[in-house]
Amino acid sequence: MDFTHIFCLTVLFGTSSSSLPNFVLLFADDLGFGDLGSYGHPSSLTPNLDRLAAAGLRFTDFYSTCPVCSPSRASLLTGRYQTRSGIYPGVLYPDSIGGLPLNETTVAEVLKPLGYATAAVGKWHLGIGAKGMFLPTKQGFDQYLGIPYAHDMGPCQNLTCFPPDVKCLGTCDVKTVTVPLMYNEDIKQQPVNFLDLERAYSDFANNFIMTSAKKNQPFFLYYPSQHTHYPQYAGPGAAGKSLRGPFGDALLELDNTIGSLLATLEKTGVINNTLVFFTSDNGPSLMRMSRGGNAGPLRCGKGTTYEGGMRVPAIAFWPGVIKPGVTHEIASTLDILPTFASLAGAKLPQAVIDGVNITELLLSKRETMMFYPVDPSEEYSIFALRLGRYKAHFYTQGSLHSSTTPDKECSVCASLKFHDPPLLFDLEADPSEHYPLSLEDRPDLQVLLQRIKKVKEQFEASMVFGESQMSKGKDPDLAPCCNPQCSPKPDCCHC
Ligand SMILES: *[C@@H]1O[C@H](CO)[C@@H](O)[C@H](O)[C@H]1NC(C)=O
Ligand SMILES: *[C@@H]1O[C@H](CO)[C@@H](O)[C@H](O)[C@H]1NC(C)=O
Ligand SMILES: *[C@@H]1O[C@H](CO)[C@@H](O)[C@H](O)[C@H]1NC(C)=O
Ligand SMILES: CC(=O)N[C@H]1CO[C@H](CO)[C@@H](O)[C@@H]1O
Repeated sequence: MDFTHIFCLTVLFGTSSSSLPNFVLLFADDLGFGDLGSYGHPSSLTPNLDRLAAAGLRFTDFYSTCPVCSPSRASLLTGRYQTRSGIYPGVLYPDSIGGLPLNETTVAEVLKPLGYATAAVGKWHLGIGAKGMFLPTKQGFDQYLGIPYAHDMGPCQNLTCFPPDVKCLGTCDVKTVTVPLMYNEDIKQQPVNFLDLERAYSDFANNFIMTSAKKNQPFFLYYPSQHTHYPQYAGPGAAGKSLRGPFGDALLELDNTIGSLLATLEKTGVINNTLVFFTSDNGPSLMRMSRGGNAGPLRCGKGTTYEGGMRVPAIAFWPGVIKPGVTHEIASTLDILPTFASLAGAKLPQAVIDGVNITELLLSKRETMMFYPVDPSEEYSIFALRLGRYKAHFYTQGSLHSSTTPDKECSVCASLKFHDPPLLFDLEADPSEHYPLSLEDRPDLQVLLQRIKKVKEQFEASMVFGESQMSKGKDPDLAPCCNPQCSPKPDCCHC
């Protein structure tokens, strides 16, 4: 392992409670491996993220745990594969009965006992439930401002892009309530005004940092952005200002917010005591074509367990503590919880944690990554496993989200295939998963395959599937409505 990126341990372990580190966790939506300037995109404008990458640690082999939203968010906040917490299959809807179980411990709940101020702003997507029982304020966050799910989960005609007369491409969910903006557990606006949304998020996040810094209170800000999920929108500060059309505008708007958060961290004097971590929930929604994201050199995108579905950009920035550079080590959203816990000196939850402590990651390392499909089952178990530089696919399947690419294996028409022996790729020589290794030409790979099978068996023996929250079904009365007694729903939910 390359030791040049090790956190400066004297700084970390010399901390007293008054100088607990702050955490800013930025989470983009459907942003692919190839979408940032610092990851090689030629026409994205991401000057602030590029600045973070240049002055921080940029990961080339960082993974989310699922190629769609809700499960990958569950893993990020709990450090556990989504199969344990029951956030499968697929995603949660506005009227879903289930949500992230309250006995799961989130990063916010890990930090709170140490006196942290905690806030979430943006896309929650881990359930609302009866009486808002699954909202962020029930999961360790003092405050929340945002849309509690994806913003295409509402009638498309009201999710106007910029300029407002441009029709959004594709389908949205038309028979649902319009998209609400919530503050804590209350609806502030329905339908939400997309052209003002980013400014509201940015103001809320900046105020939270200023208030916490003024009180000398350590803080954890979680900003899961609506950007760059379909349908793309952007307010006046970014609309029409990128080189890349609606997707580029949405990304630029997110980048502008990140720039303003960095300026606030600087101005309030806490920037040298703050770890800023940026990553994405899953790969690009290729079905949106040029209005979706880009997986760069990686195969397929959202919905698949190929690299493009789950390998995402990631940047860790902490001036004076994290040395600028690039790491090729394997790391994952699973590792955020144990890492933040370790940096703050917080206790780990009493549950199986799949993540590894990044302090440890930078000393030793994560060796494996498991790939569950969107609809995991105990019968099929993991679809793929990465061990060091090699990845073995036991099953492959395309996805609607990755249709429209010339590669037929990405498309929804590529039905479930079982591979025995597994389809084996060397991800360092062939990150695009184009050239399966042949066991006939390489008898030495038998030893590797045996190791992979052993690791798989050990992992499976440790995996207990939680009850599926999605299988609890839906209840139309649970969809957020600013005018709960009105009729007929959902159209009357408009204030
Ligand atoms: C939460 O409760 C469920 C149901 O009782 C249980 O199966 C699960 O293991 C619990 N999860 C944790 C993290 O304790
Ligand atoms: C952060 O540390 C750098 C380098 O030591 C220093 O130049 C800068 O003034 C510090 N910033 C703040 C806001 O304290
Ligand atoms: C995380 O790793 C570091 C370095 O190995 C170690 O000192 C620390 O105790 C670990 N933290 C936890 C919570 O395990
Ligand atoms: C379902 C819904 O709220 N539709 C609204 C979309 O926006 C137009 C005006 O922009 C309203 O007239 C509709 O009622």
